[in-house]
Amino acid sequence: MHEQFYKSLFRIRRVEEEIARIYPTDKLKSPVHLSIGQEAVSVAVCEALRPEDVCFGTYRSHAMYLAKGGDINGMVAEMYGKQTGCTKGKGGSMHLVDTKAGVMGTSAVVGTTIANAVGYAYAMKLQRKKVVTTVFFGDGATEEGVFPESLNFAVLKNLPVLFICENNGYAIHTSQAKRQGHPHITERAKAAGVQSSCVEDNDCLELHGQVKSAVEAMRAGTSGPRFFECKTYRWKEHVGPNEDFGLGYRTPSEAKRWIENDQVTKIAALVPEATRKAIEAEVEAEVKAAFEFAEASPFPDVSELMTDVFHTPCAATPSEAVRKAA
Ligand SMILES: Cc1ncc(C[n+]2csc(CCOP(=O)(O)OP(=O)(O)O)c2C)c(N)n1
Ligand SMILES: [Mg+2]
Repeated sequence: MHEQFYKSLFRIRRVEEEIARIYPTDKLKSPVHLSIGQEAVSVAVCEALRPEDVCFGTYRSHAMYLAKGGDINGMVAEMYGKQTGCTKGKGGSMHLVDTKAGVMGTSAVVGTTIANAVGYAYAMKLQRKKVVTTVFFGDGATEEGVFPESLNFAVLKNLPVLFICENNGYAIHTSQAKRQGHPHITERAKAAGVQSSCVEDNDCLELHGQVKSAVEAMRAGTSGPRFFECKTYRWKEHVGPNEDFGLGYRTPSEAKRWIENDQVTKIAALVPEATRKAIEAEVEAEVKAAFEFAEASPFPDVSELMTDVFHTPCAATPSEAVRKAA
């Protein structure tokens, strides 16, 4: 188990370090919201899921995408804006999708995928399919009306949805204390009737244990929606590859305890050295190959510009449809 956790954590960290390294060359055609420091949440949760389970995420979802089994080449090529990207180079880092792996979509619009996930879970329930639907979102997203509305509907219909709040303490540059009158997000979820808990300190193994039992109860049909507030910390700037401690909204001393508690390093220490080295070599080769694949891939043809705009092309313009109906 620790080997698999380490491989997933290290792989995400290395992909994002490479993204940060290459970003200044302007080869990446997408803004990047790095999850460096927060990988433990995605790994803890996705290791409790099955391939047929699904997840939805935010613009900060590289970790979720990779932890759920999303194709690494498709993700890196997507950031390069290439035809071989997971959305053919049209979505960029904030719109990752790999439905084969159960990564149903991520969005730049804060909070949107919370409702998408609940709707998906409802559809699965109506079709009597045993699927656990997970949605990742930030502490900022809990301030959107869609959050309590979605919790309410999930409780009403007793849906197997895992609500995973990645609480990194900030929405862009504003701390949670300056934004939320009642900053106990877990308590707000409980008030909606969702069984909820808070996991402190970015603790990968603790979170995994709790999520695993929740998922097992959902599969057994003995649990409806569950909410987890996962305390974590973003090491890099809100968007981009750099540190931002010079901006004044947070201090390096605040970050220190989180960096010292790095889950990639902590889980590495639980893996025998020879195994760890083999994992690292395998991951380095995979990451290198993914960036080479992206570099070598073509940009989309200009004929792609107007494709994939609508799911189903409109048969008639609205005015024609109105004329026909009249
Ligand atoms: C509906 C909407 N409102 C505002 C924004 C601008 N915005 C982009 S990121 C962000 C902060 C969200 O913070 P949080 O949910 O905590 O996620 P984090 O970036 O910390 O992972 C905001 C307000 C947006 N993208 N969408
Ligand atoms: Mg946040």
